[in-house]
Amino acid sequence: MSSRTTLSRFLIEQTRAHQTPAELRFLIEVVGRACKVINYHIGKGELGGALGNQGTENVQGEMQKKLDVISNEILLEANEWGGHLAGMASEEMEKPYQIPGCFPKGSYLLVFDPLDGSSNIDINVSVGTIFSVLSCPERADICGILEDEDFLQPGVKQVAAGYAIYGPQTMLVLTLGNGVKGFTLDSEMGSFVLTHDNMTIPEASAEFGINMSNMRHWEEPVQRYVNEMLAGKEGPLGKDYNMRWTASMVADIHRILVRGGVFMYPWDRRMDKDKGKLRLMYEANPMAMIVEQAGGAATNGRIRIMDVRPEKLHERVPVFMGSKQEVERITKYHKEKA
Ligand code: P6P
Repeated sequence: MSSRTTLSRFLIEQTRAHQTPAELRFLIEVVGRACKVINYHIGKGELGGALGNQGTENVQGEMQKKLDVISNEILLEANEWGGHLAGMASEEMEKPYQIPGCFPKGSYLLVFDPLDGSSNIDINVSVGTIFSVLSCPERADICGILEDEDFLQPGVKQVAAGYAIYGPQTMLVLTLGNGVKGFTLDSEMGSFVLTHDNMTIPEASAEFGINMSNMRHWEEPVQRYVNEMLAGKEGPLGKDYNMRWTASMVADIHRILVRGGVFMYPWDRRMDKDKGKLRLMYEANPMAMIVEQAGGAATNGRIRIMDVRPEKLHERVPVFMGSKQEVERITKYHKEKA
């Protein structure tokens, strides 16, 4: 009987091939287990009394859902004791999470959005967990206090990135810097099974994703790019485009990984200069690594997202990512205007 490749087997084979250090393998397995627990709570929904608002705001000033807080705690508790991390940072916490002194520390940093798109929870639309792994060997000592600055590394320094998508299927999509793999949760067996061995994004596309209600606030290159697509085959691009916007980055990026397209959350006149809505460290960077590893492109309209040098832990960035030809065109329009 051909035994299916599970996440554990894939990671062990990566370690055996000297591609993935054992501590990183352990980290990814622990994150995978935590995502299974998050999946359980999401699947229970109202049966578990977990829908609705927590009644508190997070560091972003956003109303927290009960499942935002539950998911955050699940990831912290799953990872704090293993000895593989120097510390963690989360969308839901203003400051980095210090590994309690009773536990050993390792050289990795785990940065995550525990429940991205959580505004969709109460309407039963796909949401996800996004995570990024950085290395910080100098902080692996047993007494150092982790500072924000230890996390402020550009996306090119990521050693791994991934997301779980809690949708019709629950999947874990992962890159260790050598392509993108997709694992589907076999709920009966309780394991993630390798189902997408080499996820790649088609270079061309006829589908775009953006929140059109913000159109009047966009700068000229974005207006030009979107209007050309809306013009369809009678316009300069000579083809019709379709539009999708899930308001859940994980679901929108997963669609692009499966069938191509471009995802955009541009700067608009309501925002601080050169910033955006999405967060660099735990949304844009991990997704940019995944998209680039799948043959796509990811920029802030001017430079690679993964080359942006972070100045704050929760800083925001404009995002254009997906099919390479599409991202190159909108980036070209920005540069023409600069
Ligand atoms: P809007 C979810 O809150 C999120 O951070 C991303 O997952 C998503 O792509 C975006 O914001 C949706 O933003 O303004 O369309 O609700």
